Amino acid sequence: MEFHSICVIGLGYIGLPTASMFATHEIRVTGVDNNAEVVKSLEAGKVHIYEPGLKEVVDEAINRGNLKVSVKPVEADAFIIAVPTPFYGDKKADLSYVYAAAESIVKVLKKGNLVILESTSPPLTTVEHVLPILEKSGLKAGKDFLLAYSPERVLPGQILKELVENARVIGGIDTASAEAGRDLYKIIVKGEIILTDATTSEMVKLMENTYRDVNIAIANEFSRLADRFGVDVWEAIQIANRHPRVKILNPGPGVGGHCISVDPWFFVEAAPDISPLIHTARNVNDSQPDFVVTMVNKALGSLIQKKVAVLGLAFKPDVDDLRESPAIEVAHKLHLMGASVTAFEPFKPDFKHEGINMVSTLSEAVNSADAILLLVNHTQFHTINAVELRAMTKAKVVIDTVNGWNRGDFETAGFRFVRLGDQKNI
Ligand code: SAJ
Repeated sequence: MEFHSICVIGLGYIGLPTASMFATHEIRVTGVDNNAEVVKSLEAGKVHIYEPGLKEVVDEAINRGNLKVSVKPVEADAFIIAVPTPFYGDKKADLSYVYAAAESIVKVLKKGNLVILESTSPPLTTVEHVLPILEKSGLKAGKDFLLAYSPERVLPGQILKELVENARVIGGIDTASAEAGRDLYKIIVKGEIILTDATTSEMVKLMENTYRDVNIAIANEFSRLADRFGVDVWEAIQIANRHPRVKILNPGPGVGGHCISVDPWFFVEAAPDISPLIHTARNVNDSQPDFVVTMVNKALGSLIQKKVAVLGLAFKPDVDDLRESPAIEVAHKLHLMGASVTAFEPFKPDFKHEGINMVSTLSEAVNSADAILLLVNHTQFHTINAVELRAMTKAKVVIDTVNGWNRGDFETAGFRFVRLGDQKNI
């Protein structure tokens, strides 16, 4: 099947790079976002999210005249839905954006079109929910239009590279839909394209992120065990990973972002009676910020009126994404326990949160602190020189939750060094 025009619904972390990438491959792309502010700012040449290299691709797409933005879908050969699927406080998936995106296509859907859902969704969403919505157009799925699920699997921070190089799974509601999906994505994808059915591909996406979540949970639990037994978990992991069939991930202050901390809940919600391991792993990772707060409390004796300089609030290194960030949770809990919290997040200096005093430089953050708490291993932080930091602060203790710093360097510079999963200094 040949494609000349596509419409990408949702211009966020996935939709905007995808839309721009197609537009730089001679496809006429309409990027759609129901947020008029986003559309306006893109029209003014501004990119509202930070992702390395994205601004350049968007500029190129616009300069070539191939990328237009709009608040409403227009007719096209194919539609890609890339809207968020958040979850409610009770851990139930919120599919309202997916449904609204599908509804918005109904009026412009034509015979022969292909519709792809990329948003992470519970099993059966494509077949049981999106398909009937699209059929409100009067067209029949499989006969008049093609429909597939193709999960995005790119890593924030490396989206543009992974969009092209990663293997791509395309699950059709029938073979023709999967094949049409392959013809579409092969325009931009260099990695392998694997065809399957829609529900399998929904499940694949959730399995990938659940697998990672469970593995991070065991690393976090190991950090607690090491702490209990006075062992350095980082050294223990490094040694265990020399075994050819062991690959333990890194403990940290918890699991954040909009993917790994969310997707496993889709399984737990859909089948709670048969997913106790997944549920427990989620709970372990969700409680890791509490473990870190207890550790800081222990390191300082008490948190009351202690000044804690927090370095990093993003959900992981070198991104500006603060969604579901465990670092924010740690900072907020420290505040609730009586500490005075000053935070420096170089990727989002304007961020505001109750109880967190945001500053825009490292020296402002650490100047009058009692303790410095490293929560995100941004390059800018793990390359900090311990001696220079010593000269900037009156803090005597540094607490490293991400193994970003070298104990020897910080001890030589005169700090007391406390690290997650390594009780040597408490
Ligand atoms: N984390 C740890 N320890 C580790 C690795 C990660 O605590 O060893 C934490 C991070 O700090 C972060 C969270 O886990 O808070 C998630 O970060 P991540 O880098 O593991 O993953 P995401 O959420 O940025 O992206 C994931 C990726 N999935 C997998 O690696 C299986 C990506 O490929 C998906 O496209 C993305 O989810 C998504 O959109 O679903």
